[in-house]
Amino acid sequence: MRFMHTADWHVGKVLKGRDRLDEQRGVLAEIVNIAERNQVDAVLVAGDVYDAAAPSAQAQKLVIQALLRLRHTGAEVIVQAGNHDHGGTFEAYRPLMGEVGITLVGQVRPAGSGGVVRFRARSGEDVQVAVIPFLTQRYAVRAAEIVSQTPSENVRAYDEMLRQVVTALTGGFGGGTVNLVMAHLTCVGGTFGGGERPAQSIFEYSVPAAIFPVSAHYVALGHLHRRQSLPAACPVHYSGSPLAVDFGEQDNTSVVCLVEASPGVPARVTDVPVASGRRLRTVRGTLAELESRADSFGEDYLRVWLREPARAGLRDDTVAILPNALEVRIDPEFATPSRPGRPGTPAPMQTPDQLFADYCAAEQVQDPRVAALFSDLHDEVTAAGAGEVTTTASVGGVTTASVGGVTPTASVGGVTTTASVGGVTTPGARG
Ligand SMILES: [Mn+2]
Repeated sequence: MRFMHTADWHVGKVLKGRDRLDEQRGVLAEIVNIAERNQVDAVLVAGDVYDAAAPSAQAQKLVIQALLRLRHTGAEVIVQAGNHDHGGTFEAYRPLMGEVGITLVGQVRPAGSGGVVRFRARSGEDVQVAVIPFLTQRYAVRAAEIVSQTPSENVRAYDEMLRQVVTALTGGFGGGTVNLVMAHLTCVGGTFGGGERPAQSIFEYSVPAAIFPVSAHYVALGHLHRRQSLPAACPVHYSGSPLAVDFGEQDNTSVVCLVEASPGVPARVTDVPVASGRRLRTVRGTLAELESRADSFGEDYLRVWLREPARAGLRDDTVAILPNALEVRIDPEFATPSRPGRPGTPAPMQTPDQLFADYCAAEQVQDPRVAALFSDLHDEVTAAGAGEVTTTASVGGVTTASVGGVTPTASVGGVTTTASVGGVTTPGARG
């Protein structure tokens, strides 16, 4: 039999404010095409279908259409939840999706009630798929244990729990069937792509690839975004994400895995490139240098490291020249060295303008426009307050003028000036 293994679609993911639904639509169309062209018996989607637990209607529309089109190729379609997906919602839609022949698995289930999916391939071979959606540590490690045990004890508890799940679901793997496992988890020794969200806050729970039994012909993993295989008793593969999800993944070649498997024969894996997504690329240079190379960047999304000192408007100038720059940073070599001896107490006799000038000097912002803008803003605020003005200016990042009614905020060249009036402070930016 022949099947496709894919994972980590992250449909709905917005990268640095850039909506990527068009790319995701292209990627899914390409995946459907590959399934159709290769007449696969099954499509295994190993979790993180969506980027969020409550995906947008548009994201859901893309996924539902893609799954239906995959189903219409005649393939068995099995989809499990990853840590980004909402397992409970997958379970809620499971009966409905089941009506059209799509198997949705939101949480770990017993072998007899959906934990093992059985079907006959078009080739006539019987297939068993043990399905292991992302297992939250909340299930594997109880709150009491998190409190009372050491982190390494909790990792062992998680490892032990997964071993039991794998053993229970693969116990029926026989010599006459094609035996597959799909799981969404971190395997020890796997290489992260960069866009994965750690499954929990302290550190990542993981299991060794050795927990998968030799009776499995192939283990289809999701969670790590880089295409990779792991040494184990049976073939263990991450398909990786079919579209680079974050800048750390720029060197990953986006693929889906086409796998041929038969009872008693080692699986043969072929990577099929998926090219619809835009590439992510990190570039370095002065703005002038980058401008001269701009044509070579094509439609790639860029993370830009500028090799020149910060100045007001530098980010805007960069984006004007490189509209696909999603992230603009100053190369550390040109960044402000932190001043170890910075005075902790502001000089009380200095005016706000003087304090701000000191601050700009300390931050190596050499742009008279910044000082002028600060001065204008400060005048505006103090004039508006007429009388009950209490001005506090602090050296060290934020300068606050507190007056009596309105709250202007100006952000200039990385320096944020917030003025708070009459006791009401409006935050300059909210995450
Ligand atoms: Mn994941």
